[in-house]
Amino acid sequence: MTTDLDAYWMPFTANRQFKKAPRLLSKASGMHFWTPEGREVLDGIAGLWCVNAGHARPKIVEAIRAQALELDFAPPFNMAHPKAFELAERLVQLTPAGLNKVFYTNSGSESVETALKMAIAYHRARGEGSRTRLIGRERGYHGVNFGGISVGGMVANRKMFGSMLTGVDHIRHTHDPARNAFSIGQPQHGAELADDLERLVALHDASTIAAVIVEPVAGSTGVLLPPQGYLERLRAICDKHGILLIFDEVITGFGRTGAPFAAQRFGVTPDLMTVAKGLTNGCVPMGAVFAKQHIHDVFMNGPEHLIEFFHGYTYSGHPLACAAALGTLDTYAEEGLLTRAAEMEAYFADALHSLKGLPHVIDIRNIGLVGGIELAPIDGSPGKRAFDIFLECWERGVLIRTTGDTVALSPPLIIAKTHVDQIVGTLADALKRAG
Ligand code: PXG
Repeated sequence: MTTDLDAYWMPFTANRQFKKAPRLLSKASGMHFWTPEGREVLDGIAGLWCVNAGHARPKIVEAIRAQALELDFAPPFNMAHPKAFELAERLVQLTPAGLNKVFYTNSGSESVETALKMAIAYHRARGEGSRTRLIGRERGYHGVNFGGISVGGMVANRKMFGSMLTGVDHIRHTHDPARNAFSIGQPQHGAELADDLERLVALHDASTIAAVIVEPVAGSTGVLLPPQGYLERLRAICDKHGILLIFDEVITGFGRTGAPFAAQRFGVTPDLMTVAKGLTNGCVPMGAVFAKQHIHDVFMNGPEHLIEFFHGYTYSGHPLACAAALGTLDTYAEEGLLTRAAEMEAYFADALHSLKGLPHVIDIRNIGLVGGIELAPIDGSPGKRAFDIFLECWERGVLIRTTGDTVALSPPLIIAKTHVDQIVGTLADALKRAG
């Protein structure tokens, strides 16, 4: 390593620790990364829940290359380029029924801000301007911008940043290991936790509440699944009180749970849905918000020459991102990847749950190609046990992710059974050694 590591302030990283022992990736293909020294590392987390079709897929690479030559940039305000429309039409073929309008962003965090603003502006545009309150959920993750951390429920992401948005409240999280530990798929207990929204309605009154935002499966806080019946109940309570339901599908979107979107997997359709990550297979930054027709239509009044929604980004619908997304959708379609997690789910679940009984394993959770293995924390050093396991797996050629003391797995959807065996076998060895 000759390059100086000093200037780069790394995101969500223990900078000082990293710079003492850097972990660099310099090449990737299919299921694997390679380090600059040429060491092969199996990707157990699809980059960061985003490289769903695996790395360096030819159709996507070629689409980006060709687009850069043809049209590098086009202004997105009052102008457009053809692929932005083509992509939107393709996307709404995949979304749950009714979510047929697409607004482009550049990340999951921006998708969340966009959806929250849409919800508040929607109510105002239809004459209910008192509905400004936003409801999130404890242990939710909705990116790192001010709206997202306000509705989010991760203490570390909130406590440094002052009072954030006002007029925000949270429903209880759904994690209940006492009743649900080692559930295979959706846990049985906890549908009634959705009733916590009724508590907030009673406290604030529905006439002040614009929207509720939840991840169908909470990822960043440790793979927390919705209890059976929970999302259905949340949907019903929102309908009863005229509250918009936003699903943050930044990690669950594009096949992760076995259907194109978790909304389809669970049979519950939100009013707004945020995505990013798998939209472009992680190759070019891009996010999007899907909105129901009637939400969009409320904005479409007033003089026709005026802007209807004062929101958007310089890079909304960037040509390279649109090209990458089109190449990604082609790849997903050709290889059946948006439903492949359903085919692999049983094998993946068996492999994960075989870790039950190993040292420190206190819960295992799974759905589609997402897994969470929760470890008992070391007394006085929360997160350290899982981080040590992460380092051990890295040394043994498998990239996993940890959040707190939970190991999270979210491999590319092209994964073969032998890769599942390698990931889980490596984890098992690491757990035994840690014991
Ligand atoms: N919503 C959800 C549900 C997410 O998981 C975001 C929004 C923000 O996306 P951007 O593109 O702004 O990062 C995310 C991001 C992890 C991990 O280790 C997960 C995310 C980001 C970083 C780490 O679980 N998800």
